[in-house]
Formats: sequence, C-alpha cells, structure tokens
Amino acid sequence: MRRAGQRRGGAARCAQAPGRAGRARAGTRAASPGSAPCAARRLPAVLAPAARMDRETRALAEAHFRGLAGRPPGPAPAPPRVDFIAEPAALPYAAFVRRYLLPNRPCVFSRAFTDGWGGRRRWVTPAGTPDFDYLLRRFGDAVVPVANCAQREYNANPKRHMPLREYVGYWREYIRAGYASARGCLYLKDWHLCRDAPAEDVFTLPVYFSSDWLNEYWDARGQDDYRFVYMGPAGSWSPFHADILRSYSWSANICGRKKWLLFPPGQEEALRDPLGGLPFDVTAPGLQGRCAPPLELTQEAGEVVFVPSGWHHQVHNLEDTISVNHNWVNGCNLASMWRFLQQELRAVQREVAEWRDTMPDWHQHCQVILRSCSGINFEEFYDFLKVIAEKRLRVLMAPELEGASPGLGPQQAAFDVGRIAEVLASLVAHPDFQRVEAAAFLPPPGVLLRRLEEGVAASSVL
Ligand SMILES: O=C(O)CCC(=O)C(=O)O
Ligand SMILES: [Fe+2]
Repeated sequence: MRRAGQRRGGAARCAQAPGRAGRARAGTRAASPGSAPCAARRLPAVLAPAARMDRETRALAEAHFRGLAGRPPGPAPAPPRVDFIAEPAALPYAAFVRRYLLPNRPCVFSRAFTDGWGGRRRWVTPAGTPDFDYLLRRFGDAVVPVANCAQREYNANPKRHMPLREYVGYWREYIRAGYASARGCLYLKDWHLCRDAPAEDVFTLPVYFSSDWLNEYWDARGQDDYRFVYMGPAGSWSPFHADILRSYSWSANICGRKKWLLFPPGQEEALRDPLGGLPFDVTAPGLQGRCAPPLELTQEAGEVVFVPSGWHHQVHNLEDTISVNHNWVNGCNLASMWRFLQQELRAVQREVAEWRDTMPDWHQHCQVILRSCSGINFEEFYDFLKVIAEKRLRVLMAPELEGASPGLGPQQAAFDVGRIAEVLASLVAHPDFQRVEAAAFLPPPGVLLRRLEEGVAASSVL
C-alpha cells in the first residue's frame, strides 16, 4: 500500500492530525512531561481579539460561496508577489477576509504585529539568537519531537523524541562545529508547547487567525491542539508539502529567518512523478522548469506568514530560527477540508479494493485507515461540525449569552452556521457517512441539519 504507507510516514503536522493518530504513532503526549488537557490550560491565544465579521463582510463572504455553488474554486493565477503588511492599523479584520482569506492568497505581516509577544522578549538574546539558557531553564526536561533533515522516510523526515536539553546540547555543538554534525541536521518540529507548558506566554493570537475551528474543537474535547513550536539551526528545512486537512497555517518567527517557496493549488500537479508521487525537495535538479516558478519570500525575525489552504510549500531556515506555527480551519476552508477527506477516502478505497467483496466490514476498515492517514474519519468530522455548530447556534438563538463564546458576534456566527449547513448537507448525503453506525450520532445528523437551516433562515434578517 504505497499510498497509505507514504502518508503514515508523512510530516507529522502536515500529513497527520495531532490527535489520536499522532499520539498513537509517536506517543508524543504520553512522553511529554507536564502535559495538561487543553481545557485546563491558560488560553491567552483563544481569548485574544475576536474575529467579528461585520454585516458587510459577511454579505461579501456569503456571496463568494454562493458563486461557487459548492464547487471547488477554479485554479487562480498566482499573484505576482506576496503582499507585505507593514502596519497593524492598515489591515482591519474585514480587509484580511476580503483580500487574503476569501481569495486564498498568502501575505506576510511585519514584525510590528508581534512586538510585545512574550516569546520575542524572553526566548531571544539581545543579539537576536535563540536564548538557549532560558529555554533550558524553562523546558530542559520537556520531551520534544526532532526530525532528521538528512534522512527521508516516505515524504518526510523520520522523527524521534528527546529531552529539549539533549536537543539544545546538539544544537550548540552543531554551531561550534561550523554547522556540521555526524548526527546530521536535526530540526525540532511540531512541539505542542501550548499543550505541554500552558503557563508560558509565547504569543498573542493575531485577530486574523482567531476564527480557528481546529483548535476550538480540540480545546472543547480537551485532548490536543494544532499549535506548534519549531526550532532549528541554519540549514534545517521542511520538505515540500501542503498542510494537514487543507488547513491554513500561520507561522511567526520568534527569531531567525526562513525562506519560503509557495506553490498555488494545482501547480504541484506538474511536479508529480510517473507514479503520481510529489517531490520531496522541489529544489532538486531536474524539477526546475516543470511548472511556473514558486512565489519565493524571505520571512524575517518577528514576521508572520499566512499560508493559504492547499498551497504546497517548502521552507528553509536561513539562520538559527524559532517559530510558532498553527494550523487552522474555519468557514472559509471548511468545504476544502471536506473535499479533501472525500478524496482521501476514495484513495483508501482504491488501495484496499481487492478485499471489498471478502471483508464484511470493509467500509468500516476504510474509515479506520482514513483516520490513521488523515487524522480524522467521517464520524469524527461530524463531531467536529457538531461542536462548532452548536456553539454558533447558541449565539444566534440567545445573543445575550455571547460572553460564553467570546469572539463570536452574531454576524460571524451566522456566516459560520451557513457554511456548516452546506457541508453538513453534503456529509449527510454521502453514502459512506450513511453506512456509519447511526447510534454514534447525537443529535442525529438530520436534526442538526434542520436546526442549522433554521439558524440560517433566522439570521438572514440580522
Ligand atoms: O517552518 C517550517 O519548517 C515549516 C512551516 C510550515 O510548513 C507551515 O507553517 O505550514
Ligand atoms: Fe506547512
């Protein structure tokens, strides 16, 4: 099973959820001292400024999706360059939605957006390098996932776990030896720092990224999160990939610099090998000229990159670099996530087609494989929609309770409900969803769909 195997070995955050699948594979959580359920941790990120869609932005966003009529957006031409937003005051939330989120275009936020972040103050020396002594004092015993950039396992680097103390010791030695080591170039990736050390104030969630259903869902379930820290020496890099579940990503440099190569959705098709596989390293000889050149940008210390949904990318650390990286999904890329899950299920079904007639619970097995490859199956996707939907329905039906769901103004809630209704209607009609044990669902999906449709009707006058 080349395909499933490929994914199993995929870059953890990029090809796999941090939840059950990630833990089952790598044991990250169990191995991490001090890990605490998300529900119990301080949530500076979640309580940050709220994504409040105004009426006009909601109308624009709804018209955008009406125009698509459930179809995927066609291939959009790559923008000539990546916009740089220098001034926080120059980009209200509504402008971010209009210029970047809906057209699914990348942008870079200046360091002014991260001035004052705890991580930028405490994790960095006056010379702008990682403050190893601080990191050791605070997190020396934490067990962290570390990838070896010199090795390849399917479409990612193999990872192992070690105490941060050992990793920092390696990193210091690597620098002393002129950026070389017999152990190869090691890159600390996908460390769930918020989950493992909830008291550390590293970042303040920028308002643009605050409609974040993946983290809202996992926080509600109290199990996990999609909030990560990366740190590695100059020369460490992340192979070519698109992010998990067609999520957006945002990536902020606490210190150091990164080079990004960004490919608009669809452009990766020209890079496939004869077996349909994607390259590991798009800078390898022989690949140049196969498709339009990627958008290339250098992200400086303190800057934040917004990576849109479905854009493949490859990332190189140009200096010793620490970054905070989150994956997020909301009403604007929910349909892409659902399309992706359906594609993944079809791929799984193709791979195991030969057992279809002899295995009585073949469909159930396909769902199990889907979850282990993609981090979520159809049943959990319903649970995800339900948790997010119910909060929004509460806001719409009882706006005076808004305090219970900070950040969810009525326009935002109304937009979200409309997006969930569209995707849930498609899920409910899907034959593979209809095969899932109905008793697993409370409320029954048809009931939730009706409540959402009532919510959409009621909010049309808002
Ligand atoms: O910084 C890196 O090495 C990879 C970051 C990335 O792929 C992302 O934020 O989506
Ligand atoms: Fe990524």
